[in-house]
This record gives sequence, C-alpha cells and structure tokens, in this order.
Amino acid sequence: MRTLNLGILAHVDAGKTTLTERLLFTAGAIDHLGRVDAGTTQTDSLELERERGITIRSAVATFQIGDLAVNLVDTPGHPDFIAEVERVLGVLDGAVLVVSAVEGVQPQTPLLFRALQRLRVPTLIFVNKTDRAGADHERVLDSMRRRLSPAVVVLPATAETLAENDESILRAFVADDGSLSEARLRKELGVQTRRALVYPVFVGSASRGVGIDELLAGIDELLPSGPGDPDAPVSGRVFKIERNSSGERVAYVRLFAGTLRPRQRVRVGGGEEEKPSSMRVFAPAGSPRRDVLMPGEMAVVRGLGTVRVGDAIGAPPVGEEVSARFPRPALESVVVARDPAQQRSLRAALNQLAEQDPLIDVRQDDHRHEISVSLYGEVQKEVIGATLEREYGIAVEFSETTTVCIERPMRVAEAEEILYAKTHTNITGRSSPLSTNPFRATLALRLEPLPPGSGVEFVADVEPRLVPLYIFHTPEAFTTQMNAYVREALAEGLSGWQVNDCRVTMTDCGYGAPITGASDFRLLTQLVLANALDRAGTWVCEPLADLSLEMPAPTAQKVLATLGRLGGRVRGQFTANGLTRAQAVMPVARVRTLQHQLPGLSMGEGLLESRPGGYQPIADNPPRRARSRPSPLERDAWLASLSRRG
Ligand SMILES: Nc1nc2c(ncn2[C@@H]2O[C@H](COP(=O)(O)OP(=O)(O)OP(=O)(O)O)[C@@H](O)[C@H]2O)c(=O)[nH]1
Ligand SMILES: [Mg+2]
Repeated sequence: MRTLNLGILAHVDAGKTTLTERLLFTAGAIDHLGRVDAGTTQTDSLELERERGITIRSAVATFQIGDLAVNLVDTPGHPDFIAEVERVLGVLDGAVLVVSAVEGVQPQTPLLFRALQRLRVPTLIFVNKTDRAGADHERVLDSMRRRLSPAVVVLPATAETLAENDESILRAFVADDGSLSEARLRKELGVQTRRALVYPVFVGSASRGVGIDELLAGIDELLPSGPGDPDAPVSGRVFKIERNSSGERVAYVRLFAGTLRPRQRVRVGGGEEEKPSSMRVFAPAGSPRRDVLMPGEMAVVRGLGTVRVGDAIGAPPVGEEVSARFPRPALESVVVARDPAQQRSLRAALNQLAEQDPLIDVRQDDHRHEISVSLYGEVQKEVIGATLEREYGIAVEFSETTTVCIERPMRVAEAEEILYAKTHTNITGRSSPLSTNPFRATLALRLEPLPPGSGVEFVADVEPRLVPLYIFHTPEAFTTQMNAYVREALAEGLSGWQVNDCRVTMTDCGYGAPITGASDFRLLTQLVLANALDRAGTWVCEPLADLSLEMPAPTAQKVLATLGRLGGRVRGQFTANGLTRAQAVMPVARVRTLQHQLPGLSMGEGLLESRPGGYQPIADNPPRRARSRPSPLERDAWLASLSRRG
C-alpha cells in the first residue's frame, strides 16, 4: 500500500478539524461524524480542545482511498500554537490549505502558504464554508491569486497556467491542435502539483459534505506517495511527543528511509543510541496491527527515554536545510505555584511540557530562582495554566508578562582556544598560553551577523582529519552535535537574550585521543562563542507587531494618534463605507495598552489583529535579562557553576 502524509493547515476556525472529520467519514474510516462544536471529533481529542472548540496540538488520523493510506495531520490554526505547525511541516508529503469562502484570505493564510512554498510541499487548496451566508468563492479566488500565488488553478485545469511551466503544453496550447485532452491536462496537473508549481483549488463545505469526493480524488491523484528505500540507514523525524496515561513519553515518528523495528538500536537526536520498546504504525482502520515501520510511514514509538520533539531518528533526513522559521515567541512570563511547596514540582512539570514544546524555553534565573516561560500569547498561557492544574495538580499564577528581546551581533568576530597551547600553533600561526584553555580540545569559531529574520546558521569548515571520530563516529554526527552546542551557547548573549540572525563557522578544531570528550567541545563552544560575542558586540532588539486595525471612520484620528504615542507607525490606511482600515507596526510590549484603550477610542467598534512583525534595535538603555547561569566571560564564576552542576 502507498502512504501519503497529509497536513491540514489554515487560519484559526477555517474548518480544518471539521474537514478532517469529514474526510475520515466519507472515506469510511469512522461510522459517526463528530462535530467540533459538540466536542466529538477524532482529532480534537484533548479535554481542553473539546471545551474550547479549538485545536491546540497536532493530531494524526488515518484513512484509505483505494490502495493509498493517508495519514492526516490536523494542525492548530491559532497563532499562539504556530510552533505545532512548524514541527509538522517537515514530515509532510503534501498539504491541504483551507480557506473560508466567507472570511477569505486571513492573516495566518499567507504565512502558512509561504512556509509550504519554501519547503516545496505539494499543496491543494480547499475553499470551505460555501454553505454559509456571505460565501463568495470567486472573490476568494481572486484574492488568493493576488495574495498567495498566481499559480492557483481552478478545476478542471485549462492549459494557461500549466503552459507556464511546461514547453510542450505551451506549444500544444499555441498550436491549438486538439492534442490537449482533458486526460493529458489532468496528468500534467498532477506532475506540476507534485513539483509544487501549481496549487489546485477545490470548493465545498466540510460540515455539509459538499465537494469532498472531488477533494478525495485530488488527494489520491495529484499528491506524491513514493516509498523511500527500506534498506537504507534508518532516517526519521519526531514531530510530536505526548505522555500516555501512565506518564510514559511516546514519540510520533515519520520515517523517510530504512526500516525500524522494536528493540532495534537507533541513534536519537544525534546523541545516544536507544531501543524502541514497542511501536504502532499508523494504518487505516481494519488493517492488521503492525510494529515494523517502513519508509514513508508514521508510527507512535514507545521506549525512547531521552527523545524530544524535533529529534532525528537515526541519520538526519536529507534535504532538510530549509526550515519553516516562523517567528519565535515574543512574550515571557514568570510562573509561580500558588502553593510554594509545589515550586519544585512546577519546574519538573514545565520541563515535561518543554519536551513537547521546547519553544516555551523554561528558564530559572541564577539569582531570584524565578521560573519563566516564553509564550506566543494569552491563549497559550491559559492552556499551560490549565494543563498544569489538571494534569499535574499544580495551580499556578503568571505574573509580569514581558517581551522577549533578541540580540544580534554588530560585526564579524573570531575567537579560539587551543589544546596544549604551549606546543600547538594552529594554521593562523597564533597560539595562546596553556592556562587560558580549561578544556581538552581546540576550537576556533567565527561569528557573523546575518540579515534580520535569517535565524542561526552553523557551518563546519574543518578538514575531515580533525574530526574526533572516536567520540562522534561520523563527520555528520560531529557537525550535528556542534550545531546543537552552538545553539545552546547562543541561548544567552551579552545582555542575557538569545542571540539570533547570525552565522557561526567552525574554522578549526582539534583533540587529543583518548582524553578529549564530547563535553570538552560543548563547554569550549560556550567559552569561545562568549569571547566572539564580546568582540562583536550585540544590538538588543525588541519584538514588533504588525497590526491590522478597523474602526469607524470618525474615530480613526483619535485611534491612530494614540497608536503614534505608543510608538506605532501607520503604514497605510483607507476608508470605505464609513470604516477606516489601517496597517501599522508597533512594539509588541505596547499592543496590550492599545487593545485596552481601543473600545473607548472607537465607540466600542474597533477591531485589532496583531501578528509578529520582526525586531528593531533598542538604542537607549536596552533591557537586560537575568541569566540562568554566569557568563563564560566571568570565567571563575562560570567554571564554579559548572562544577556545581556537574
Ligand atoms: N457553515 C459551516 N461551518 C463550518 C464549516 N466547516 C467548519 N465550520 C464551523 O467553523 C467552526 C470552526 O471549525 P473547526 O473545524 O474547528 O476549524 P479549525 O480550522 O479546525 O479551527 P482551529 O483548529 O481552532 O484553528 C466550527 O464552528 C465549525 O462547525 C462549513 O463547511 N460550513
Ligand atoms: Mg481544528
């Protein structure tokens, strides 16, 4: 049987979960059609999801079309849970982007679409809710062509769009010789969809079951489902972690190559080898239970003790250099257990939640020992609070929500530490005295600023003979591990914020077998990068929000003046039918103030939508964040803290 891993993505409330349920029902995988509003769907299975009627975690359900097994991954649309979508994107063979026929293209729609495009995920579009009053799928098509891509194709496909990507179709189209049969066009549509050149559009209603057979046929015919190589080395990715009822950690794995069996040794996250104790392969209802995972399939894997979400299983999958790169959380809040006696268990519980969602970035500062988490917004905060209370029995309060800044290096800088410095000089001819290097390895790193939004890149530019294979086994594993050490070291920059938008290049390394260990490289990375950062200097940058505002025209002046006083800038505005719409950008830190004042300023009718809008340097008095451990620049305190923590 072929397998297709299909993500369902959309702005919040567009109907992803309803569509998932409908596809499962129509394909015969379930007998009863559940409803989001009744809390009875397959994929909104968490208590909190059912109560709130929104999806919080991604979920997998399987159905079958002919000889094709489809693993549907229903994702959350609320921007507070965008990280969930990011984790799923890398394991998909295809996607359905849902757009409401009433609301049309919404703020999250282009963001998700661009990510799918960047990763070249073949994508179908489903225009949903055509049964609702105000539905206008022609208008929606129009705005999709403008705001998503001109390569949006209405079915049945004609040759115009397809001819843009294929010479022979173009020639046949121009010659108009009758050789462009419907079958040929449909076939070509499949070819171009699988190459992510065009995006076929389906139209219907998930709740009424309209347009579903056509969509199912499209999923079967137009999306890719090629199996990988079962004899290659194992290579997979963990896209979700959850705890089962007995508290055990289970991993959702998509396999790209190789074959994975229970009790087979496999490297997890580039670190230790582990053995899955048991596995359950996702398969359509009624198929026999299988525990051997083949390439292209997904499984729930138990018994990987150290696994975290995002980990590679075996070798890292190839062709994954492009990441989805959605913005990181911009808010941070201190969490306190109401009962002080529970403060310790709170830390443990949050660490468990971080296995599923590392971006919450649980931190404890070195002085006040306060625990804080990073957040996208209020809904995520409420969900974390409710989860702690229900699943862990810890009632908490959040205090002091602040914004999370980042640091960007100001200029290029290099630093190095040399093993056996007295006798060893590196290629640049420089050497340093023995006493400066407390670790047993050589490491030289170059740090360069990258354009805003680039994220962190790591490059290993060293000769293969310098790689300590007796520790890391393969050059690739060394690179993967050094990459992880670099990211760990960049977690706290000169002012305590995460360092971003930079490239770190390893230009030299060395070891002395057998005394050098992995931890020498890990700690040296922290030391060398701290020195490089110190030489480079950093800009502290605060997060910005892109705002869409809507208000009665007579109130616009007052609203926009207040926005200006709060440090916002209007980028464009227009007035029609008595309503003024404006696009603006302002520091995330002040959005709440504006939100509070908006009803009073706009006769209760103002609407404000906010989404991440990048970062800007703070010129005066940039805020510092309390560190979770001393900086390597304060060498004695840092070394002492290392021995304290082992
Ligand atoms: N009229 C109508 N309502 C629909 C349709 N599809 C979904 N809805 C309703 O739209 C609301 C949101 O549906 P969901 O399926 O939860 O949307 P979602 O995209 O999964 O939402 P999140 O996961 O929270 O982002 C629910 O009230 C649904 O009943 C449709 O085709 N027609
Ligand atoms: Mg949903």
